[in-house]
Amino acid sequence: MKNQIWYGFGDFAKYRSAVLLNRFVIYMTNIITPNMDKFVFIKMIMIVVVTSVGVLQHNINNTTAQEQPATTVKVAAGGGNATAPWTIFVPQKVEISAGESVTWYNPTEAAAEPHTVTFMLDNNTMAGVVSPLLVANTTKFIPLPPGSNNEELLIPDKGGMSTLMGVNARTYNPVTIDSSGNVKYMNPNANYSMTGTEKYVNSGWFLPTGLEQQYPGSGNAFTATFEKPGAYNYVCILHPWMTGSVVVN
Ligand SMILES: [Cu+2]
Repeated sequence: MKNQIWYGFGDFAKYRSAVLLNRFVIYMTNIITPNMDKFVFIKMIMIVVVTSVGVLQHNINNTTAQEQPATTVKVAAGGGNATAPWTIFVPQKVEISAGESVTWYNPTEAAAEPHTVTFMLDNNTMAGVVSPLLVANTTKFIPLPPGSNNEELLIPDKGGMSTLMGVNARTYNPVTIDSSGNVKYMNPNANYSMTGTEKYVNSGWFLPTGLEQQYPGSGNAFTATFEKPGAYNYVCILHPWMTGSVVVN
């Protein structure tokens, strides 16, 4: 029995326990063998081998337990139910380490009450939910579903144009604006890596799982990984009294 046979197991702790077991085997060989039946000695060797495999397995399991993926903290955006939907983040403040993530989800029961997680990092990029948009008077709008109690809001302007009061895509969709002002849209349920230099990071409207179709193109969660230490305050753009913060150490 030589130490080399254990090398394949890699890490030092496993190597060390294998060495100790080998020393024990050598000790047994030298001290006990001369006065012992060969069969009994083989039995003892087998016990040692079984034990050492057990120790190695234990070490492998411990190593696996230590190699967990980076932490993701969950924060509820809203809650309650259709009668009394909540407009709070729970917990309102979370503390994490750099490189860790936060996932926001919407646990409101049976109510399509949307929320957003919106970081206005330069304190100067507040986006309005309703956005005035200039459209030609010839533009036809068809409210959906047909026959529903929906209609476009148009304010006649000059020169054959009207102002349509629509929903601002920069609140409705997941989107980031970097330090240079570049706007980049993301898919629903975005997983964004925050550097802290952005002007604006928005989750888009997200709904309880199964109710996303109430607002086409929206999702039910938002995840941000925080690369740098700092205090990151955010707000729900639909309920601006709904505030929260992520403190990154
Ligand atoms: Cu909200």
